[in-house]
Amino acid sequence: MSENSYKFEITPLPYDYNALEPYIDSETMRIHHNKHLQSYVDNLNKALEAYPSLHNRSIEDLLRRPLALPKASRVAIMRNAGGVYNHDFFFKNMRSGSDNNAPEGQLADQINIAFGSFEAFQQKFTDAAMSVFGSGYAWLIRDRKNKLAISYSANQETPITFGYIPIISIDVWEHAYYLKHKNRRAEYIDDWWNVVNWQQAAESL
Ligand code: MN3
Repeated sequence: MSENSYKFEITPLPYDYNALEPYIDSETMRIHHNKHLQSYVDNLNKALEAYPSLHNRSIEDLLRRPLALPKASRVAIMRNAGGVYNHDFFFKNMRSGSDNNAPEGQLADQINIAFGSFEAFQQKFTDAAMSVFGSGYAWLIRDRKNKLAISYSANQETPITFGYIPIISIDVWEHAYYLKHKNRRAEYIDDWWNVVNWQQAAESL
């Protein structure tokens, strides 16, 4: 986030729009970032405008304490703050694709301990991403007992609201893949594994 409190601004992508080709096409990235994320940023600012007492709050703080938000605007603030946070996380969690893309070091060890092997983890995570009904995300998170776990969220709900630490995520809203993959979510997930930024993920440990 360029500014992590009101007024929020769109975070530039950490790579070019075509950086994820051929796995994720530049047109999808351009619309996803310039249009979808921008409208969450604009609508979050709109929802917060009338509440000066919230203007120094970070996006994480807004999302971690929904009950501290004014009831009349809680849904709008949570939905749009979630949209901004989730997209920033998803975008920075990708990079140019490479073959045999896999975690290394401590993160690789922890995935092996939690899931048996990287392949077993990939299968389980893919199943979770396929099972999201409608719009949402699948996540690898660290749970409140400090264990790695797979989770999913509907719409723009976000794991930090529930006290989890996100490690990786995939956006499975149709806007994330429809231009290239049409309705074939499984092929999109397959392509996405090539562009996961495992270095970035390891920093969240
Ligand atoms: Mn999206």
